[in-house]
Amino acid sequence: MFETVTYEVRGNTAWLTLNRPEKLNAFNAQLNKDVQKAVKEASKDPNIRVIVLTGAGRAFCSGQDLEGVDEQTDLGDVLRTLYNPMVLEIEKCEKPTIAAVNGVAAGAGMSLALACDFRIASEKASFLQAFIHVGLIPDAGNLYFLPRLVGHAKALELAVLGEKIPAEEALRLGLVTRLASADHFLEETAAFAERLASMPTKAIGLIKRNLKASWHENLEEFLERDAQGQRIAGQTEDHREGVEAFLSKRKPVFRGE
Ligand code: LHQ
Repeated sequence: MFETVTYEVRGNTAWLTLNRPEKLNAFNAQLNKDVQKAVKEASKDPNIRVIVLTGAGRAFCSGQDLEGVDEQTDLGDVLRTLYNPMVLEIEKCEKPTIAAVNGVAAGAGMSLALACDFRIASEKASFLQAFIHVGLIPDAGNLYFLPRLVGHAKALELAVLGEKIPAEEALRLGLVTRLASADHFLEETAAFAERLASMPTKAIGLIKRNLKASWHENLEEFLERDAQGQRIAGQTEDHREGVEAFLSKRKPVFRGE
């Protein structure tokens, strides 16, 4: 279906695998476009309740393919036409997104992981703000997401020093949700994805939307947003099911409706 991304549906989860392993899944224009299209496809498929992004081979993604870049390239245009639409597609997705960081996530590959809602990192994974080593600034939303995860000072330090961040340290910093053993990485990620896929999907979408809005609204505006969001959540089948299950002392079965 896509040239550089494999798209698999397992249960209610779409698995999107960046597939340029010989380049450590570095971004060329096709990969940017394929990630965007694949996320769009999964976002609109009513059967899909969770989206996982991962990398083929030993890396998650090594960022921009540096072989395609020369001094003639207008990097601003590359971002506007390829990276920004990809990041915005992930950002506007109302379903939970998981970056399954199987190996190194460098440069814009780290940005891709940061744009997701959750990061499950293999113990073998690492993060690298590689940009500074090639005289660039973190892009593709990197400097937007990073301080929200680790705070301003740490984000500055990571961006400027560009030191390798091993998985354990990433966990300590709050950069990743949890670690998974290298040997059982896919199983552990799948278990996490399945857990999310069995939750009230619409409520998760509203949580995502409201949390984002909290960064730029005042309390009064935000409280109204709470009211509107809860009104919508209160009309879902999953809300009805949750209350009914609680009252009858059984486990709820949420269908994402
Ligand atoms: C690669 C790459 C790569 C090409 C590994 N490109 N071949 C920039 C410009 C334009 C617009 C938008 O935004 C951006 C943002 C960016 O992403 S800038 C940052 C770009 N990324 C980097 O600078 C990271 C470069 N790569 C590395 O630092 C290392 O390869 C890492 C730390 C990722 C992995 O190190 P190792 O595990 O030691 O692997 P390796 O370095 O031996 O790489 C294996 C192969 O992959 C190697 O090719 P070869 O033919 O020798 O086997 C690398 O040349 C190739 N490769 N990353 N980004």
